[in-house]
Amino acid sequence: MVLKLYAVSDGPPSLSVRQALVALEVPFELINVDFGAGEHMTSDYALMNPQKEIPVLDDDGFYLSESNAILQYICDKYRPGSPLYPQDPKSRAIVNHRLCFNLASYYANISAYTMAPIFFDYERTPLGLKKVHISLDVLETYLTRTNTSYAAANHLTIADFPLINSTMTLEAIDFDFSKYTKIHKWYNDFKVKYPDLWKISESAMKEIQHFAANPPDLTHLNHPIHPIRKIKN
Ligand SMILES: N[C@@H](CCC(=O)N[C@@H](CS)C(=O)NCC(=O)O)C(=O)O
Repeated sequence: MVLKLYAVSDGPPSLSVRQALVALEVPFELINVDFGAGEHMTSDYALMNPQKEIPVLDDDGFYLSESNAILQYICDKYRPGSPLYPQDPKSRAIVNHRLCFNLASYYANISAYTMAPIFFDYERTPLGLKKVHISLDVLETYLTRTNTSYAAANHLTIADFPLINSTMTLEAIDFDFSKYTKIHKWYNDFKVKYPDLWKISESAMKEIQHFAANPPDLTHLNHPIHPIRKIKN
């Protein structure tokens, strides 16, 4: 049975998994989850992912969430030996490290500043801005120390996708990160070297820009965590 990916069209974790599947040439069926309609908040969805988050991979009834785990699983199961997820322990450790860094720090800090205020009733604060710069500074330091052209090696790995998509959300809000010269170059090189993969990010970026200009009405969502913005009529 073909893999099914439950994904949201503008969500960085979903984009990263799509990019890996395309890069690895693993066939899959893309099932769009309508975040705005709360399709991920139903009890049926919770059978696949009790965290009620998107994406979820369905491999013939084996349900896997957490985009990093999905990225690693796809490589291990369908393309073992691919340079996208190196076998050598140290090379793999750096990939795993960058995936963890993105999840725990880079994306956490960046999305709180870029995405959360677009969709929910959050403000962009000086502290939030400081956290973005701290994360950018750390990634810049990693790129400088490894002196690699990609996030975890001198070639593309699965670590690039989540870091690229986090950075894309900065571009979506016109955040100038050009002073982080290594990040700037790596990000722009990715666009040029992998135009088909970048297209996946770019189309999401356009959606995010659209929502930034036209805040979505999510008043019907009854979200358990996020404060819903009151829409002025
Ligand atoms: N750590 C998860 C995060 C996934 C995540 O947060 N996805 C967002 C969409 S981009 C989501 O489902 N949010 C649920 C919500 O806010 O209700 C992963 O990497 O897969």
